[in-house]
Amino acid sequence: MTLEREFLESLQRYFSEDRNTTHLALHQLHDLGKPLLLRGEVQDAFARLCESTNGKRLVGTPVERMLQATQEAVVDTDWLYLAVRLRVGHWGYLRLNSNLMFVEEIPVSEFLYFKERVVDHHEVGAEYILEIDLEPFLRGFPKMHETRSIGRGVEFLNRRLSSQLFEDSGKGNRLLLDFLRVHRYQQQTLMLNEAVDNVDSLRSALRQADELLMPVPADTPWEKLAPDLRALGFEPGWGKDAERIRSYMELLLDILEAPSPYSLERFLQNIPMIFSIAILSPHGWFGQSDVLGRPDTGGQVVYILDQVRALERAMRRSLLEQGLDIDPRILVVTRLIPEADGTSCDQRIEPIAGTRNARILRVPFLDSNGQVVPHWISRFEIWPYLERFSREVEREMLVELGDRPDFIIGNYSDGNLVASLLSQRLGVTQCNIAHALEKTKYLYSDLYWRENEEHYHFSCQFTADLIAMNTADFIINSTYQEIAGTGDSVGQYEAHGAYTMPGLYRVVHGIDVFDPKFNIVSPGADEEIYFPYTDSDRRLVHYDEEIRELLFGADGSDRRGVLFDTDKPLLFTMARLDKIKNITGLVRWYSECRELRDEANLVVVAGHVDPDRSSNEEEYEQILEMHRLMDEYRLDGHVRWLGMYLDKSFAGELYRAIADFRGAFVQPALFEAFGLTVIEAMSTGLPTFATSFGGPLEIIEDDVSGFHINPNHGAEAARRIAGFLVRCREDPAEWQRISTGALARVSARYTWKGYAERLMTLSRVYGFWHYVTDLERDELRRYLEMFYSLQYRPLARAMLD
Ligand code: UDP
Ligand code: LCN
Repeated sequence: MTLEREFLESLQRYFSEDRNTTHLALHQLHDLGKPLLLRGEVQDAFARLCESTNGKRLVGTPVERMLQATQEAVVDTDWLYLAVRLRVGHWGYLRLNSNLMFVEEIPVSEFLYFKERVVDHHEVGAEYILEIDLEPFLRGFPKMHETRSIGRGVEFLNRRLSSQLFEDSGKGNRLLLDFLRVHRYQQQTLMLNEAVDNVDSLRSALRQADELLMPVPADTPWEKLAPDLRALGFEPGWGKDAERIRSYMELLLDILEAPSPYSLERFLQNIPMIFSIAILSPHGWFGQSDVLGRPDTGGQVVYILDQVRALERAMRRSLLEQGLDIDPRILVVTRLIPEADGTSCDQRIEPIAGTRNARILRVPFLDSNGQVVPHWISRFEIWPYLERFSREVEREMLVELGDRPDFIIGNYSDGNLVASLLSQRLGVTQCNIAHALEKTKYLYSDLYWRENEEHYHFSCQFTADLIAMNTADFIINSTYQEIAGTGDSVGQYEAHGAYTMPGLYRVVHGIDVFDPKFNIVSPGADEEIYFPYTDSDRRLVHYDEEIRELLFGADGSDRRGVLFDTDKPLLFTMARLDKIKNITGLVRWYSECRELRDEANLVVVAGHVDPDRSSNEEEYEQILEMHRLMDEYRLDGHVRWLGMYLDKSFAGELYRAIADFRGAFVQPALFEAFGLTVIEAMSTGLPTFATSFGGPLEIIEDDVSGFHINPNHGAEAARRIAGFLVRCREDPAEWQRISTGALARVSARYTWKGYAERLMTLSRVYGFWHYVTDLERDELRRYLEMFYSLQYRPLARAMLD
């Protein structure tokens, strides 16, 4: 049981002392006549109740606290079952009876059971559903307790590692010694050779090396010092010159004497252990040009390509500092699509521009007869191919790299699953990046999974997610809210803590947001492309003409609307034309807000103007909706709709051109996991209004570096944007204030350089953690293997029947 005792007791007391109002409150929920209630519905019902004379008495009572914290309610004839989240990450479950005036805490499985009954209506055998509980496997592992620690796993782990490892009379030092002896690059031994075989000899070798290095000029290179240091037991990797080698050795001596989290992190972050990385991203069209906007192909591709460039630079820098002449290698592994539709997706190998040694490796999917699958497959349909794909990838990757990679990064549910399979087989540190977890995007996608199965196959996807989250050594997150939400909303990972898919399985402990594997490492926006509009020396002026034409020129097959008044500021939006991006929502708000129409024109870059050019059902519908809105509200003189995908450098210049016009960027999504366009716009100094659901809520500080808008309250959002534009018209300093705030925010928090350095540090610290806890993970590993074989594999295979 997890609810605070004090809260529960105050609730029970209130139930017996004020039966009347309690009864009233609970009946209010029963009277809604729905078996399942969401948080908003419970809160609205409570707010209505508080307007009545009797209801008012509930304000400030434990019942109010309970209902405000309720995330979900199951309503049965006489009973109510509530999922209550009193604080971020802290859940408890209650059952209440308004006739008996009874309240008690119940286990999560009981709450989920009553949820299942809403769907399965007392189906025979429903109570024997498979229950997944991963908590027992994690008992031996450290767990955080403070909500502010969530997403800062590595800091916590360093504290734990440094105290735990070293308090155990010398065991920690031995582990560290063993760890230093495992490093090698190809045939070359790094760090320590056999001459150092115990902690005492390590200490004495370090002291001798210190004496040897003391009189030597600071810039003496490793090569010159190598014969003497080798004789003491040291191999390359300690540093490029005498100064660095000495300070690194001193750091180790300090750690052996009395470790601190800070010194341990500094030490681990410089160990030469990552020379090659495999980045898995199987689905979609993965290429360097002409792929964005195709189905399933958006920010993830941009993210990975920028990430690779930044990682290669960071790896190169650190290898240089370590004194190693090694060329780091990065392979982005994706799917080879023979019917590539003019893209490079049918090329096995493609060098990545802006890198020295990073490449895309494409491996085809094979069907059950071993034949190559020629066509593109949606991310919702690829599950049956992944296991075989992972085998093929393993083979081809070994050929390309000549060895196993030192570190594997998965992307999205499919890439994370393949990363799990590979990491388990190769014994390599695994990192996951979700980009977006599908479960939270669709209401009741778990509970009503059967209804969605034909289109989405969430049974496979959520099973894959659960396995991958639990095999990963660490998970990186773009924002805190991705892990644990906010005081008001549930985080994407948090939503995988407990849920049920009736008839399939019930998860009572899937993942814990207090697990130190979570780390916030936010991406950036390519600084070569998205730089401030004021940086005139770098501006790509040759695009000026093309941009003018695009914004104000004639209409045509891929553009609709010609702006009447070209002097007005421009509101700009750019996204894939998916329903969740809510571009049509923005067009509607704009149309219906006189004030906003008066203040600005709207420029939309999304989808295709010609519906026949769309190959995607959802996009097709949205295109028709765009035309309907343009017709209904006579928008052709006020909205410029460009149905095209813009090249990255052109898009960068377009954001700046909109800034020249003192316009603003709008990101109106119903939910946005992170939102690269938001940081891109902000990096150019363009004031940005973005959804308050998802990453943008955290990226933007409201009214400082941009503005939040609620996509469910369009009229209010439109008035907010109009109000800003009016203020800017009256006082240009207002526009400047937000523009400067946006630039400051991204340079402080969202840069690829900061990202890459952090990720490299994490890979080493978790690599060490993986090494020292390897044996203790066996139980979990075997359990997940069984879950994979008995649950995932048959579900995936059934998709081909
Ligand atoms: N993008 C682009 N040209 C376009 C539309 C989008 O280059 O015409 C890029 C955009 O600049 C951003 C990415 O596609 O880098 C979209 O990423 P975001 O995270 O905003 O959304 P996603 O598509 O991943 O949901
Ligand atoms: C997927 C999404 O939905 C976006 O919100 C992210 O910005 C993108 O991936 C990159 O992580």
